[in-house]
Amino acid sequence: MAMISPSRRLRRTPFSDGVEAAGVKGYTVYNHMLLPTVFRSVEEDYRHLKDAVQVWDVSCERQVEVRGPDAARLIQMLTPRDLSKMQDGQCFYVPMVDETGGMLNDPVAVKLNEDRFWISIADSDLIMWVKGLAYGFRLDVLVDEPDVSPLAIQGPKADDLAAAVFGDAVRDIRFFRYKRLEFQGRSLVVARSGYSKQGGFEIYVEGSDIGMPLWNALMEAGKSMDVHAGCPNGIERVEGGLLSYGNDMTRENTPHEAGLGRFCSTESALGCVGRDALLRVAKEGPVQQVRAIEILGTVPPCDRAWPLMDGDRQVGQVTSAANSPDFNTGVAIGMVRMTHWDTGTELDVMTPDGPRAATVYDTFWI
Ligand code: THG
Repeated sequence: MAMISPSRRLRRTPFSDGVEAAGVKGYTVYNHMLLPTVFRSVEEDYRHLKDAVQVWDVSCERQVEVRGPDAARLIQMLTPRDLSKMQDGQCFYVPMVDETGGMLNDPVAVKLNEDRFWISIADSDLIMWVKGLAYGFRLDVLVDEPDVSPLAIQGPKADDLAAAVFGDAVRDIRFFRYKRLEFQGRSLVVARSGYSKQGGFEIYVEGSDIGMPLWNALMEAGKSMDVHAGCPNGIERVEGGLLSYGNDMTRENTPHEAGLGRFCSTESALGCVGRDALLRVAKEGPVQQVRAIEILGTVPPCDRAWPLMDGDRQVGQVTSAANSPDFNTGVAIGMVRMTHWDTGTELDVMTPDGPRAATVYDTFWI
């Protein structure tokens, strides 16, 4: 593919200087911001992510801050997950839906306190919907995008690297919890979370000015751990079944179709604007759903949906695919119709390089 032309619309991040110095070889655009996709090669990055530790510039996971007396009420309007028992210090993975139950985003919600939340968004302009609801319902909240840029530490040595910079307190942070820890006299939210199955942390870097100092401190402290700049890995995330909004699900899908029913408690999510619509569809159950798909032979880059066929009948589509070195097969995420979603169902997938044999599974490679 040709180069991507830089401009002010395509936002740099507080870590872009470090990312470039580390030799980034490819970017995608996510929330109108640069997101690295490859440093050495996707395969080398994959091996290193699973064996060592990486620092990821995931600034593109922008925050929608909701602040004020109606903050909790507004956040609950956005999601069918019941947030009434969410505590300060917790992060929740939350499907967010419109009034039809269609997925608008699948962010991580961070509760700073009862009247202040961050919504750490996937790739859609969620802030406009949030602002629209706040205005339309005359809520007593401010909705904006703060100067907060997540930096992830991911991989088996993530605890050691994070501890070297933030102290041993990081080791006690539980999954999807955060602590406020100091860096250069600033208090930062450090959560045990991240877009890989290798474990690690996300630092919500508040203030662009400390972006490069923190990046450099991590690279320095991690020398003995073979730390490298990295990024969400297209192979590892498909193996792990981590969904990508805009790829694996869109506004056309409900959370149940996306396989996110386990993050919904629609009955008790009073105030969710999609509640009635979702209660209706949940009664019937979805007629298509996300599945793991094994594909025989090598697969090309997946930049469009590939039809899943039973003979000459289309019964679904592959939405993300990669060649897995560890499992020595094509791994994929697909949306499959109910008639064909049982484990072991054999189908054909129409890749741009020709048809491939595919098998449906109900668990990912993890
Ligand atoms: N971290 C933060 N913000 C984000 C992402 C992130 N915003 C964009 C994008 N990623 C949002 N999507 C996801 C998708 C999956 C997960 C988190 C955000 C995730 N899922 C775990 C899983 O499926 O195994 C488990 C979640 C749980 O059990 O609660 O981590 O990565 N800050």
